[in-house]
Amino acid sequence: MSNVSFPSNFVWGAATAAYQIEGAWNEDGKGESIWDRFSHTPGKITNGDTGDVACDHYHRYPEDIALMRQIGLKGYRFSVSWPRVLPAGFGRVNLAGLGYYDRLVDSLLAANIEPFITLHHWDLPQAIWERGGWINRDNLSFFADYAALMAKHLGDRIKRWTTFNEPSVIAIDGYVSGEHAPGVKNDWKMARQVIHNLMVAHGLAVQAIRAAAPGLEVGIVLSQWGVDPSSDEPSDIAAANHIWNSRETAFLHPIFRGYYHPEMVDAVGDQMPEVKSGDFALISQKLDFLGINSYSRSVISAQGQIAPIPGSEYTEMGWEVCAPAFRRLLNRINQNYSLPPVYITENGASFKDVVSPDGKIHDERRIDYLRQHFTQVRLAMQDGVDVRGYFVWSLIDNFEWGHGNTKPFGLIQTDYDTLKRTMKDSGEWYQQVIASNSVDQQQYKSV
Ligand code: IFM
Repeated sequence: MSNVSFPSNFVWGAATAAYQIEGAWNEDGKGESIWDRFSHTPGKITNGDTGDVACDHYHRYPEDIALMRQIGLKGYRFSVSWPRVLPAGFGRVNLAGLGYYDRLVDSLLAANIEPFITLHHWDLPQAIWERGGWINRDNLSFFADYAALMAKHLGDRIKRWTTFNEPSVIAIDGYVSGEHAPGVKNDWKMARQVIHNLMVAHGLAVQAIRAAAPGLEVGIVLSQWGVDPSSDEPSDIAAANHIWNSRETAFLHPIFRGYYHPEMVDAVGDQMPEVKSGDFALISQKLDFLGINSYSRSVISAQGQIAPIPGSEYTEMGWEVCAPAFRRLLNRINQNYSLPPVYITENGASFKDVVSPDGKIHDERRIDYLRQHFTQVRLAMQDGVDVRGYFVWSLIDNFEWGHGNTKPFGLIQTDYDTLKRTMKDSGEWYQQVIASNSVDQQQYKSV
C-alpha cells in the first residue's frame, strides 16, 4: 500500500475544547465552572497549572483560524463553555459570551471551515454542581434549555451538533478516580447514576435542539477503546468479551438499543442506577451521527488486564500505540449496532516535542501515529464502516486536564510563556494529507 486516498467529501478537521484553550476564565461576565474551581484548588493539577489563560484562544482565535487555514482544515470541532453563556447554568444569558461564539463561528465560516459544535466538554457551571450536579434530575432540563438557547442562536450557521463529549470520562474521572473536577473519589454508585443521568440529559437536549432549530444534525461523542484478548485462547477471548460487554457498552447499548447490556446488569448487580419510566425512549432517540474518540486499546487475559505490552510503543499519556485495534474497534461497533454515519471526533498522540536548532519541531512520532491511524480508519471504511470525517486531537497544544500543560497533543505548539504558536512538522504533514486527500505511506521528510 503506497498511497491511501479518501472520499472527496471527507471532512478533515481538528478538535479542541473550551476549557482547554480559551482562557479568559473570568472575563466579560463568564461564570465559574467546576474546572475553574478544581484547577484553583492546590494539589489538583500538575505544576499547579490552570486553564485561566490556557492558549488565550478567547483573544487569539483570529490567529488560530489563520493557522487552521494554513493547514487547510475543512472542519473544526470546538466546545462551548456553558458558564460563559449562562453564568449560573440557567436563567440570565451573558450576551457577551454569546457574542464571542458568534464571532468565532462567523470567522470560521468566512475561512471556509465548517464548525462542529460540542455543547458540553466537562466545564459544568459551578452553580449547577452546587445544586447537585448531574445527580439532581432538575439540572438535566437546564442542560436542555442551554442546548435550545445555543441551537436558536447558532443553528442558522452550524449544521452538526453534539451534546456531550465523552460522558464516561465525566463520570469515571470525576466521581471514581477523582482526578477530574468535581474530584469525588471512589463513588461508583454515584458515577453510575451520573452515567445514566447524562444519557437522559443527552436525550432531552436532542429533543430541545430539534425543536429549537429543525433540520440540524445531532449526535454525541463517545470515548471508546478497543478491547483485545491477549491470545487466541478461548479463556482470554471470553475475558476480553466480558470486559467489552460489561464496560464498553455502557453508552452504546442504551443509546443504540434502548437498554443496558445484560452482562453489564449482571456485573453491576444492586449498584445499577435508578431508571425512570420513559428514560430509555429518550436516551435511544435516533441520532444523525455518532462521534467516536479513540486513542488506544486494552489487552485482556483470563487473569486480567496486561500492561505494558512487551515491544509496544507508548505515548506520554501511557497509552499503547496500536492502530490496527482502531480498525477492529470500528468494525465491532458497526457490526453490533445499527449506526448512523460516524465521525472520528478525536484521535491523536501526546509526545514530548523539542524545538530544533532550525526552529522547527520535527515530531516524527506524532506523524507516524497519525499516518497509521488514518490508514486503519480507511481500511475500516473499506470494511463497511461509514466514516465521514476525522478530527485530529488536537489543533494546538493545550491544558490537558489533571496533567496541566505537560502533555502536548497539538499540530501546533503553544509556548505557554509567550503564547507564541509554532506549526509542527505534523501540521505541515497534515496539510499535505488534506491537500492530496490521501495518506502517503512513505516516511515523512520535513520540508
Ligand atoms: O484532552 C482530552 C480531551 O479533552 C478529551 N479526549 C481525550 C483528550 C486527550 O486526553
